[in-house]
Amino acid sequence: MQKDTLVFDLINKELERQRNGIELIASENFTSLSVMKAMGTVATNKYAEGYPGKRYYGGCEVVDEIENLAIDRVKKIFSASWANVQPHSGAQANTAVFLACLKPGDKILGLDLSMGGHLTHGSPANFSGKYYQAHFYGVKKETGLVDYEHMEETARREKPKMIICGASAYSRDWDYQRIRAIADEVGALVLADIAHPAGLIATGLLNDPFDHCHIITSTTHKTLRGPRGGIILLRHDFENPFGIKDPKGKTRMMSSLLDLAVFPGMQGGPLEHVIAAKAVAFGEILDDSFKVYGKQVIANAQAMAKSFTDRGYQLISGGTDNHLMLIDLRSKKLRDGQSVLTGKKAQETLDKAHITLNKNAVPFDDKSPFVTSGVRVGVPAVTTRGMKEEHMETIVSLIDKVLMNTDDETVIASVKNEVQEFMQQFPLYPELG
Ligand code: DSN
Repeated sequence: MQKDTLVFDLINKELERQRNGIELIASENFTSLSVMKAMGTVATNKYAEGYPGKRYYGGCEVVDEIENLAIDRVKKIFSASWANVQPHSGAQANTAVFLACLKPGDKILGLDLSMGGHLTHGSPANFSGKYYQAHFYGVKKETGLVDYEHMEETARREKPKMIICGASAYSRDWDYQRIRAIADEVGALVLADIAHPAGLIATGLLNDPFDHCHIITSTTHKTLRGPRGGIILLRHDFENPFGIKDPKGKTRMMSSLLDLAVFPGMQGGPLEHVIAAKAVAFGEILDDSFKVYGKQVIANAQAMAKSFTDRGYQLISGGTDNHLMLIDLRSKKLRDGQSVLTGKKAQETLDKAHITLNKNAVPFDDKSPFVTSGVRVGVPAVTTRGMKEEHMETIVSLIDKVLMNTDDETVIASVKNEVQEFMQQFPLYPELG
């Protein structure tokens, strides 16, 4: 059979796009070549429904070893007692937790999507808001910080079965101890979705949720820098406090309920090639060099936040503790001194200059989620490319030049050239030619 040039030409085009652009999408990163190699292997051919040692197919002895390696490594990273590495994504990991712990119609309490939360934390557009009764807490208008009083009031009033902490667009650390105290008062479980800051938690650079939150979920491809996928972790296994029975009517430990919820609850065969790549990424995280990376991510985010602030951009909460920042563009007037930018316009114009980020609602936004008043900016990917604090100022100056000239194609084209030249200093996958 001939090589499918159509697809491989497109993949090469995507490689060039990634090489030449400045990648600031907070949820993206560049995996190592080893992670990608593990993914593109014969492990993709194997069906392995079930778990290591308890599969529904023959010939699983090797993938059992691969999956056990991934489990052992991720447990070591987070000092966890149990891990499930099969969720295909963070959304699937969260779905499994809902399936294991709640009954349809149960109340949940999560951070509002419009305040930085995630679709799977109760949005009406998502299963979590359709099948469960979702209530929300937000951030304080004056500070941009999570409104724990609001969380507490809502929890006391609604008595949710589960409180969800974690966000997609929140630049500050979380008070997990306080959340657990609120949950204990009302008899709720706490799910911490650490998809965004997981790599910084793994290296001890942010608060550790594991002793306070009952269940932890994450993606593996953001700050953890692995393949796209999800994980579920427990440090302390515990009995399901709501007495939910498994399909055979048996009460089980939480680890067992979660395993059953992933498979056969809502997924079929695990993606063993992705699990192999997760194992490789987890091995990389256990190396001391990953801590250096994590520290650089935070240093870069803080340098970038300062550069934006110095240029008159308003950051929600005034800065960042982690890998990202959320910018409210409404305070930044265009050259006519009156017009303001929308997130949509900013994203689309920056795309033309090969600077990639995403429009994002800011708290108390007056625009629709398709337009938005803000952009979310993250540094995990540029940090992987080898950038340091001084490069953040260059990036911000390039962004500013584009945003102040959204109607000037000549300026945008010249920034695009500058971006391409700038990125030559930070080679990506030179081995791929
Ligand atoms: N919410 C997406 C993000 O943070 O980009 C991931 O689900």
